Amino acid sequence: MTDIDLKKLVDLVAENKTVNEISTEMGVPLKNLYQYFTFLKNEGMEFKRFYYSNGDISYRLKKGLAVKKQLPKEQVIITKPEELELKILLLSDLHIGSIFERLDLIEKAYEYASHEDIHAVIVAGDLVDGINIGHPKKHTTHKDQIDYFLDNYPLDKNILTYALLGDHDFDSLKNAGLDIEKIIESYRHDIVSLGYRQGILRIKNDEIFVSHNLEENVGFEPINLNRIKKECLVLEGHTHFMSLQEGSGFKKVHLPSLSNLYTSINPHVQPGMVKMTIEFTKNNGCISNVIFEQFLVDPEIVKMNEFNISLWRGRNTKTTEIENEVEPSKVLKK
Ligand SMILES: [Mn+2]
Repeated sequence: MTDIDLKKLVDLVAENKTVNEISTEMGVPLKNLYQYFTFLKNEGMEFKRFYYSNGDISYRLKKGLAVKKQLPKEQVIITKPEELELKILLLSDLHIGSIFERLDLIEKAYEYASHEDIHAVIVAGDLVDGINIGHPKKHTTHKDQIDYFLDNYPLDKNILTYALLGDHDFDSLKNAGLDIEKIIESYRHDIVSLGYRQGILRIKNDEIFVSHNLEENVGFEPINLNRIKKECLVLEGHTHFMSLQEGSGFKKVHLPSLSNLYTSINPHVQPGMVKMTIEFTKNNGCISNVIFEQFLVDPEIVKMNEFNISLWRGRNTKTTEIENEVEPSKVLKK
């Protein structure tokens, strides 16, 4: 752990350098850099992370007391003022570690994102399959399954994955005391946790609600649709097939699973993914329109469906100052 200059690393962080800049300047690969930050955390230094729309990350040394964890968890994508369109790839229910996993298709989805200039992926729950629940397994322990996930999940320096945790991800905490959220936060900074069951992704002055329906009562807050903005967009995992649900005050899109689960039982359920293109209003940074493109992924990527959701009606159209739209150095000075 001492084969790099840790003081230099801390100095570069203090200079507001991003993770890709530090990686280049110190000649250290991202995965190794993440481990050095974990080492520093064990040394009593804790860092807050800022995630950018170009896939980069910056850090700030936390000097105060940790903020009390709140539900639902919120994360922010920082965009540039001129970015009025943002593309995000939507995945769900990967069930890694089960015999129905399709790591090859997940890899293919990330290659697609890279090729399409997409820097953000949302996973709407069930990254891993769990051990005490679910389906036939490749591993016998939660630790082995989570290590397998950490080692095999795609890592692209220009892509950040915003991951909600579902009932299958909760299995390791529930039954083995292993919190996959904390492990991901420690070992994969490119995978950004939206918490368990429900999370909010804030972009400019708007937000997207991501949820995964937990069937059993596991002690989490009930899904709270009052918390979310009027006419908010909700992305939900767990159902394994794509559908659109219009609710009072929200528009919910159920996402397909990118795995082989249930494909043999129901021919309408096939491994899939969704490309989401969000359009923002220039005057108040709200989502005006969202284009959804649904793809089958196996054996080839084929577009199956496309539809628009307009969120303009009923929204505040007043010109306001737009949040989360600043350069890294300005965020760090706040
Ligand atoms: Mn589920």
